[in-house]
Amino acid sequence: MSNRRPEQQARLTSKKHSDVALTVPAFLDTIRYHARYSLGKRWGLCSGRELFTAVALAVRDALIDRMLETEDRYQQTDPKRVHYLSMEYLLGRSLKNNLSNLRMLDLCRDALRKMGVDFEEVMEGECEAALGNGGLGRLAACFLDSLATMGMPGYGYGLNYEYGLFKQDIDNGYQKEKPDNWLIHGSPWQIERPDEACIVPLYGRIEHGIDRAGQYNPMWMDWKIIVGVPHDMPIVGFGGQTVNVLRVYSARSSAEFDMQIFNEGDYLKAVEQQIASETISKVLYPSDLVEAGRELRLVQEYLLVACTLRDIVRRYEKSHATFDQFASKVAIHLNDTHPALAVAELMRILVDEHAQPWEKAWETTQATLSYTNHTLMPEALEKWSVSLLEYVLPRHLQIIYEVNHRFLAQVASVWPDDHERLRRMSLIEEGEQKAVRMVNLALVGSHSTNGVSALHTQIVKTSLVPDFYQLWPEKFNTKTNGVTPRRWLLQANPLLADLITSTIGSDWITDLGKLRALEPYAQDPDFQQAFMMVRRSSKTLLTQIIYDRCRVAVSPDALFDVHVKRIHEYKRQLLNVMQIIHQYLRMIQDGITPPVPRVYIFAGKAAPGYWAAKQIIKLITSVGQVINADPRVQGLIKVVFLPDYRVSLAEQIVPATDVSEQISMAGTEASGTGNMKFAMNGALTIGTHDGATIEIMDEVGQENIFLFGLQVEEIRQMRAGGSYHPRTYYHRNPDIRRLMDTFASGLFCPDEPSRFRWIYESVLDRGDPYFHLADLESYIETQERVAQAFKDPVGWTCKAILNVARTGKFSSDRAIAEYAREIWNIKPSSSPPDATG
Ligand code: 26V
Repeated sequence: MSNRRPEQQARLTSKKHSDVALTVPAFLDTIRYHARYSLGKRWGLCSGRELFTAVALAVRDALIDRMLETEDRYQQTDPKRVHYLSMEYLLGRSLKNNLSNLRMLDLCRDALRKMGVDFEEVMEGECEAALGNGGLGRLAACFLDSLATMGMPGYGYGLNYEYGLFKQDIDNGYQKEKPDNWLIHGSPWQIERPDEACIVPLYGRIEHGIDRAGQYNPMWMDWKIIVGVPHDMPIVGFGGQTVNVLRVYSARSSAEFDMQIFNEGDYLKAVEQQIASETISKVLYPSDLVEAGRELRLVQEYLLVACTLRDIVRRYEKSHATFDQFASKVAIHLNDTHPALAVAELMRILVDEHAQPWEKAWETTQATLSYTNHTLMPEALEKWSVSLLEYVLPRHLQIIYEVNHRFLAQVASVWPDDHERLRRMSLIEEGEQKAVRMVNLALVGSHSTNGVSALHTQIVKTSLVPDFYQLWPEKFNTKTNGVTPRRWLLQANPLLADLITSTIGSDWITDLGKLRALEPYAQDPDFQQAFMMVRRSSKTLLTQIIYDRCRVAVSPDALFDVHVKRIHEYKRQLLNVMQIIHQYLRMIQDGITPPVPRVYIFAGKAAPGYWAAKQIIKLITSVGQVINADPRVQGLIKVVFLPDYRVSLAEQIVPATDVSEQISMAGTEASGTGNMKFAMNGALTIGTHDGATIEIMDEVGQENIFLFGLQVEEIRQMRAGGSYHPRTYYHRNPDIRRLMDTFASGLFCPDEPSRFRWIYESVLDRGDPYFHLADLESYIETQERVAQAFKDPVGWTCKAILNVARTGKFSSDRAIAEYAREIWNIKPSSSPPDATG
């Protein structure tokens, strides 16, 4: 549908590539046109949100032209394409990102200035797409940016949740969740495609038939139907040459199916049915802890898989008569096990719908699929009870049993009579509640399994699935995560980006390794000066945000020590709090002043049902209240908790961070990606030997990072030998004793002195499963070294510059290049853009 005047259309499409041909007056015309004809408003009467929408629609025009060009290019050349399946995409806002990648930022700024409209205000008018919980969903978003920037033929597939991740209020220090109805006014970035809706059968029963050739021919009967309606979101790469698509599905009821019930006269039942169907894509699950047996979640996962595979097969069949080339034209990637039903679904399509022999279908399935593991936490490893699967997806359960039968026969042929091993490797966990192990299913059904950092992959091989590693060592590989430098440096930190570009040119934007050219400037006084000024203005901006949201005044000259991420025991926000309490007690009881003033900045959401995580938020806010109000430590230490951590807040925090806290217990954080964003923006890391933080040290050099604490192997041995006794640390070290006692004394919660007693007990009496006390002494010492280092601004700035210069490895472009070459076997379909101009 085009509601543009023809001459304007010509003007917009005449220039093929970005570095847009558009002039300020033409862009202004388009914005006004949309205000009038898409929104039906006079320009002068538009609300803030309408201003945003009009601008977004004008940008969308430019995106659509390029999206159609990109699809034409793919159709003409028929390259192998990757299909990235993810239950989560934590996109954040898109307007500034799209303008920036289209190289239209300045143009838009000028246009809005001419209209007398504040650019930043328009950007803030956008609701964020928070269709993800944290690391896994944000990684998917960074990967989409890199795929498009590198001209890779790739599609994202996901669900169009009506409610994204809940919004967080802090009420009396406690987290309160509020719904995030982000689609309430629609999204200008989504193009609905009702014509391509998918029909998805669910429930029902299997009828065991025999076909004419005497072959077993099961029939899936009496199913119910839901419909998945695709919504396409254009994903523009830097430079604008490639615009790929993220296709997200909304669940709708089937008009035909509902009509049957209406016709039978049961009006209420029909309406109920309709509501139930539309509930399926209502809400993102807000936790990474598996909620056993949640039927709605299983149906969500299947909706994604079923719709995506139909879409892929439909597109493939347009230009191929047989499935012989399927695996050489189609790569399907599973972002964690959440879409692992794709193994059974692809088999079902090939065997049941296209009459392929099992063996051939299996070969195609394995060759097509690949899988990334993102967590080792047992509570986050998916298992679906056999009874639920049988009820919701009877045919898929049958297929999974058949896969398992054949797989175990293979295992038995390699290790005869090893029953223990068969039990461990089986796709089915036996026991009171039989369940399908989704990690095993994803692994068996794919040709590649990767971890997200070197250490994580090592642990996957040696502890998570060692039997599988022994059987198929060649399937395992590592792909260290990365983040997009477009969002996380160019857009989030424009001052630093400008300084870098004016010093070494702009190639770094698409080739982050080029940042190495900054190394010679690390000691250069002029560059250092400029670097410090950039950081100071980012910090000043953050002080304003802190004041607005927390009513705490902080100085930009203090050390900004930042711990932002989901609240999880394994991430050990509690270790940070212990250290803060120690510092505070030293000041007020021992009269020792710290070398530098510090602001401890926390942010992060707790899963609504995760009691301990919510208590930790209350602890942080309580400790903050006491410390911030204590005149004895004025100007020396402040503790703030910024509510509602989300992508846009991260964009403001990252450039203003001096010290980045990455202090998970060794062996628990698969990779981390925040760690990369901070280092890339010149924060120094204080961290453990965990995830990708180790690789950050390898890159930036030991002298430019502060690592501390036990390593994975040491923790493993202490666990195995039962030699970790938190009480020993408590008795041996008076500082530790003193700070631990505050949890029992009620110092930080005078109105309810026993509120944090559980921490005292969990650490001292219940074994401290996350080894806080084992790492606390070295953490305190290391924080002391951090403070000493910060006292020397020149030395500190040199380290910070070297962090920026040496973190090129952590671009998601590098990660995607590795996936493309080593897992997907796909190639760019256009030459990479150049960053000049
Ligand atoms: C599990 C589940 C279970 C069912 C309910 C919904 C749900 C949602 C998420 C998850 C798994 C989350 C795993 C995850 O986010 N892992 C993080 O992945 C990042 C990207 O690879 C990595 O940097 C982080 O270290 C890792 O914790």
